[in-house]
Amino acid sequence: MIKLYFHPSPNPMKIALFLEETGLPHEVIPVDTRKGEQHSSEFLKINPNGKTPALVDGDVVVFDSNAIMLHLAETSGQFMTANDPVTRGQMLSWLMFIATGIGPYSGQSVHFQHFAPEPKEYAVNRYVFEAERHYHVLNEHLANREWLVGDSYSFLDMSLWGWARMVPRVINADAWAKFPHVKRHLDAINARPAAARAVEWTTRYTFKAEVDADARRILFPGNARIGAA
Ligand SMILES: N[C@@H](CCC(=O)N[C@@H](CS)C(=O)NCC(=O)O)C(=O)O
Repeated sequence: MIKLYFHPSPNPMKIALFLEETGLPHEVIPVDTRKGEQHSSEFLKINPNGKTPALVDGDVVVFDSNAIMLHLAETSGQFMTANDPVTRGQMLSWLMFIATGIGPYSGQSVHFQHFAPEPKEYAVNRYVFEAERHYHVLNEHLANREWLVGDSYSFLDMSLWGWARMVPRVINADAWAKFPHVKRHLDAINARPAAARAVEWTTRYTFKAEVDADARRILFPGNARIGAA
C-alpha cells in the first residue's frame, strides 16, 4: 500500500487531493515539520532533502511533490494527460513551471512577507513580484482554456491547486482581482467533493500550530549564521 509522509502544507496537499480523487489505497504518516520530524534519520532515508511530501509505493520511493504527482498519474493511469508528443511537451513544461516557478516563488513570497526579519524590503519586493508574474503567466494561459493541459482535469491541475489555494497569503488579500482565470480554475477544483475531503486532512491530524522560536530554528536553520531569530 502507498505510504504518504504528510504535513498539511501546500506541497503535500496536492498529493492529498490526488489520493482523494482516485481513492487509491494509502496510509498517511504525519511528519510534524515544526517539531523537526523531517530531520529524523528514518525520514531522511526516504527523503534526503528532509521535506514533505514523500511517498513509498512498494519498492518505489519518490520525494518532491511534483515527482510524486507524475509517478501517481503514470502508475495509476488516472488523471494523466494524453501521451502524444505535443501534449507530453506541454505536460512536462507546465509541470516544471509549477515545480520550479509557482512552488519556490510562492514559498519565498510567504517566507519573506510573514517570517523574515528586517530589513526585507528588497526580498519581499523581488519574491512577491516574481510570484505575481508567475500567476500572471498562468492567468493568460487559462484565459481561453478550462484546464492546464488538454481538455480535461488532470494531475497538473491538482499540482497547481496546492499553492493556488494560498494566493491571498502568497500575494495579498486583493490578489484574486488580478487573476480571474486562475480563480475560476481554483473554484472549479474546490467545487469537487475530493477537494473538500482533501481539505479535511488539514484538521484530521494533530500538528504543532505555532511557529515559535524552536520551530523557527528547525524550519530556518540558516538564520543561525546571521544571529537572526
Ligand atoms: N520541492 C519540494 C518542496 C517541499 C517543501 O518545501 N515542503 C515543505 C512543506 S510545503 C516542508 O516540508 N518544509 C519543512 C522544512 O523546510 O523543513 C516539493 O515540491 O515537494
